[in-house]
Amino acid sequence: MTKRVAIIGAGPSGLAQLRAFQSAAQKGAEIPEVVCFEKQSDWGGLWNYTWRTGVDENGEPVHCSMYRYLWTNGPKEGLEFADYSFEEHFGKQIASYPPRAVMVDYIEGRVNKAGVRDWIRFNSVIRFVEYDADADDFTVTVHDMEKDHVYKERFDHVIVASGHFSSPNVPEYPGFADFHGRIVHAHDFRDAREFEGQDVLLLGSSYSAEDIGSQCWKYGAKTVTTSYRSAPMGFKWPDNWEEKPALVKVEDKTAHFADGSTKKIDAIILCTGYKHYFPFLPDDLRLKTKNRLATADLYKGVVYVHNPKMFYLGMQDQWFTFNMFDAQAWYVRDIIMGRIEVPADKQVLMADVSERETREEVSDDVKYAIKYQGAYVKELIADTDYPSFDVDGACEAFFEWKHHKADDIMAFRNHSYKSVITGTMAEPHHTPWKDALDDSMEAYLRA
Ligand code: FAD
Ligand code: NA7
Repeated sequence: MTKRVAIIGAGPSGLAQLRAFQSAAQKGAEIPEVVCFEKQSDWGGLWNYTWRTGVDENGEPVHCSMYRYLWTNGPKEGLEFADYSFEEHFGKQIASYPPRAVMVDYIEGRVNKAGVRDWIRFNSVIRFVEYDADADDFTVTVHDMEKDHVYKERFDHVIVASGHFSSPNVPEYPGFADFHGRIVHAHDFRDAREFEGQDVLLLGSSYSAEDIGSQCWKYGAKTVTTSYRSAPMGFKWPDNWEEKPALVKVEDKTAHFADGSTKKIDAIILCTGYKHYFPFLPDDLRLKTKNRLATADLYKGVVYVHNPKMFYLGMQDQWFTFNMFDAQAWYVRDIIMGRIEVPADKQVLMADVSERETREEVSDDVKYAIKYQGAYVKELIADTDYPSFDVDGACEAFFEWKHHKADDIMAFRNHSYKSVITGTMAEPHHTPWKDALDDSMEAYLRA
């Protein structure tokens, strides 16, 4: 009997999995029956923008954490699909930091070409997954929101590709309950123009704080203050941007910081990260991990050590994204299709996990981390027929990107890099990022 495989989520990771199976079929292999369940009405995952916050039209938590005017925060040359270049999609080379709408078009292009949309059941929320040891299979409970019908189906494998930047980590500080202004988590941030003319405080010192702060600055906030718990971001900020140590409390409209300083503020944006959150999984199947490069409990970063018939994609903290999801998806496909063997001994699987953890912990250096994840991508693609590409070249693009950010945080997106897939240099963008207020695809692709 044909094996049945369930994929949870049609974001970049789930779509990589669909493309992996489709490409095997295209080469003449017999593939399992693949069903992808997606709770949203369209594919693209986080990249599928919605104005909604809180709950969606079905009463489910809104998945999208992206916002208007979002441009990629790293060069596209670091994430390009090895089997579908930007040039193939757009018919020309484009600049290196595309806005969200351009990225969605690119993501869709590959899966439209592969013709896998019919493999996805949209508006289908996974409610629960159970493993039956006797039958050695999984029962998946699905809520079809269109028919308002809950049903169960059995699968031989489950691949969790539901993302981990959607359930916000929301701390509380003294004075929040009495604050007369907006307090919002990055997950619910949508339009920087809301904060025009305001003194904005952002908590956190990572990507969301940096980018949402930059959005607010670009679209006219009066001042931007970022507050760090551990370490400052340390960029050369514009004059109206200040970094402060940890927030202690808020009183009226005044924020008090650990160094005794204060700042008058109108709004607070919590850029305090996300939680790996799988409400549809029981204890024996649920991944519990920190947001790091070596996730807990995943052999080769994808096989769940406590039940190797279950897989997770994209659960690592991410330097590499789309091409890493591809590497993982091709690898998982080949395990399921019997081309790659997973050791039967659980101790071996766990030893693989701890070796990755130990190796990650060797250094805090950013270059080390980028190379570490690059090596992981290489390791996986070496064992599959995913087109090999110049991973070291992609690492170089990331190193340059880091330098460009250090030089001028408000201008790094004006730089261009060479594609490691086609070898072509990207065009410089026609307008500096800070002046490019229109982020539509038409505006971006204009010559
Ligand atoms: P997601 O994109 O989160 O997709 C998961 C999918 O699973 C969603 O479609 C969701 O609806 C579905 N799902 C979840 N639960 C269920 C359920 N119970 N039932 C059915 N379906 C379910 N990466 C970059 O490369 N460049 C960037 O510039 C960049 N910017 C980012 C900016 C922000 C603000 C954030 C939050 C992330 C950014 N990322 C960026 C990283 C991002 O994680 C990846 O690009 C990518 O979206 C991850 O893909 P994924 O498929 O693993 O997860
Ligand atoms: P990250 O990268 O997980 O960073 C979370 C930040 O929030 C980090 O600076 C944390 O400080 C800080 N944090 C967490 N909890 C608190 C509390 N309680 N108080 C103050 N500060 C806190 O999440 P991001 O949203 O920035 O980025 C996630 C993805 O979105 C990323 O891939 C981007 O591409 C976009 P710490 O350093 O731990 O002290």
